[in-house]
Amino acid sequence: MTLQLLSIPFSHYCEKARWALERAGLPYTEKGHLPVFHYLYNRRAGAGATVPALITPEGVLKDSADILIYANTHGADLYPPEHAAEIQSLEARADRIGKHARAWAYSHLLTDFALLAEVIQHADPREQKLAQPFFGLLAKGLGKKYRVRPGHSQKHCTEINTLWDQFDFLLRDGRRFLVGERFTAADLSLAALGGVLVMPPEYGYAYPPLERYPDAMRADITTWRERPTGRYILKLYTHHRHQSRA
Ligand SMILES: N[C@@H](CCC(=O)N[C@@H](CS)C(=O)NCC(=O)O)C(=O)O
Repeated sequence: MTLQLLSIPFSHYCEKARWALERAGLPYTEKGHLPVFHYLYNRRAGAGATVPALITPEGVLKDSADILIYANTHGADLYPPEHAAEIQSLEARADRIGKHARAWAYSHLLTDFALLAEVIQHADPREQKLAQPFFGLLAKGLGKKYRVRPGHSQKHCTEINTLWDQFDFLLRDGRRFLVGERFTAADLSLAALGGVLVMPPEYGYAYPPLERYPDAMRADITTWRERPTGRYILKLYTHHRHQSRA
């Protein structure tokens, strides 16, 4: 049985899962759906309300953290036991970046439906067509769910900057990896969840090019790219994103 990854293809939590599966060399098919549509497919599969979810011969995994553990037991080598606790704590910190990164992105996208349509352009075409007349409703729902005020990104920028400061601090000694001497789930999680803030060319979903974003978004991305954490994420993408250990 081939593994099936249920996703919202432009979700950075799904990027985290894709990266781990590819690193383990596990073949999988991705079934991507737009937000709201994904509920139906998740429900059918016995998954929870969120993506990624992974359908495996052993059961359904409902969280990206579980998918990383699964990939780890299938060869991804992400949790060297001597550092497991530290890795998991950094993974949780990266997760907080993920939440604010999503809110930051939506605070811009929910005011610009043309850009939103471009961001989702590689998702299921039928769902795109069905969703477009309801963008207003979708924007309201997503705004409420993720506590986003369209047009107001400052709060999320501040939170992201605080977390960026913490990773900058860790990286100040020029270390090659966040923990120990090799690539771990801490690196993967920071890169995948912070990746949307620096838009690496190797990202696993084709977002619109940087020129397409409004000035305010481009300015934030440029600032984050130039900081140690941003440079580190770009480097991880260059050297580790499409590498399989199989
Ligand atoms: N803790 C979860 C969070 C994943 C998550 O927040 N996924 C979002 C996409 S970025 C989602 O499924 N949102 C749809 C919803 O909650 O209805 C994980 O890491 O798997």
